[in-house]
Amino acid sequence: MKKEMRYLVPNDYMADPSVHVFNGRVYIYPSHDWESGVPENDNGDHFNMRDYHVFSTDDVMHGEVVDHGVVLRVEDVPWAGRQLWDCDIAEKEGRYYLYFPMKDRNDIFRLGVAVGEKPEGPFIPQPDPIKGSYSIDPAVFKDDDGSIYIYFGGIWGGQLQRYRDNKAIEHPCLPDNDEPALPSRVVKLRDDMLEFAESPRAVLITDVDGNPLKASDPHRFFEASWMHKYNGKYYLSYSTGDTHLLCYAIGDNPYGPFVYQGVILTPVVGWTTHHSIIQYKGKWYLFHHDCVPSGGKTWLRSLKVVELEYDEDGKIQTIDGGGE
Ligand code: FUB
Repeated sequence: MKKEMRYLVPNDYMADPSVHVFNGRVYIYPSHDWESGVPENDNGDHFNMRDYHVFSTDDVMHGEVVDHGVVLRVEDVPWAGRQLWDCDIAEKEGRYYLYFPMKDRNDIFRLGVAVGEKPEGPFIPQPDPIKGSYSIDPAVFKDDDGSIYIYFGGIWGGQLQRYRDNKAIEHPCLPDNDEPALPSRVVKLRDDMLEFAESPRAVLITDVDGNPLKASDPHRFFEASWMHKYNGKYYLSYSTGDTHLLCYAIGDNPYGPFVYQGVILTPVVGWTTHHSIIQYKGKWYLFHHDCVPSGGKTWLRSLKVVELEYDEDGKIQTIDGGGE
């Protein structure tokens, strides 16, 4: 049986959805794609996004999706260079903290934070990027004990290969095929939510025997981390980039290690694949994007949602992305 899918914002190009439930309502924080005319390349220059909108709904598959308008623009950020990529948000004590990656004036991706009083913004950016931050795709996870973590990182255009042990290296370097894949990072946030509380740690994904997934493995991490909890286990999900899958791995705590489990979404139409997973009104949903409405233009992506299902043993049932 074909699963029901829904395009959430059919009149505009939105991608990289980060989705959370605040005050009983679903809030969506996407990247905002547009036709900027920048040619496509492996550096991701064609993803030349310049602002964020926020959307919300109280009925994921069929309800009205409200556009709350522009909540942050490149020119609002004091340290701005270019390219607002995938953002995410966390709530603490009634305030909302929007974490976003953007290139600074030296064309280096850093993570910034902007603060708002409501989930729909507006958000006021801090004057400087988060100290010690680098690369892209922040995904924020609030654990049951109130601790808040950010997962981040992405290779190729996301610049993760430029760092070792949280320090920039002179010569960017991807591992050889039979070496362990480059890991994403996780870090706990400070109580004030504006800085890291510690040094970012590498997120290890292993096979069932405890061996790290190799750089040649089509299921290795590339970008677009997400964390959710199901039956007390920590589900790390991510995009495999150039092999175009969304995969997941399970751990016993937010830092990992995580044991690889399988594919959540097979390739979509388009190069990138990206997602978030939430539970709302008793159902689980996978928010993602594809390029069907733009006729396959990789830089013009459209937001989608589909219901996610688990087997009795906690395995996620694979969904057909409709590509390849
Ligand atoms: O939208 C720009 C980049 O493309 C994101 O940061 C990646 O995750 C990929 O979706």
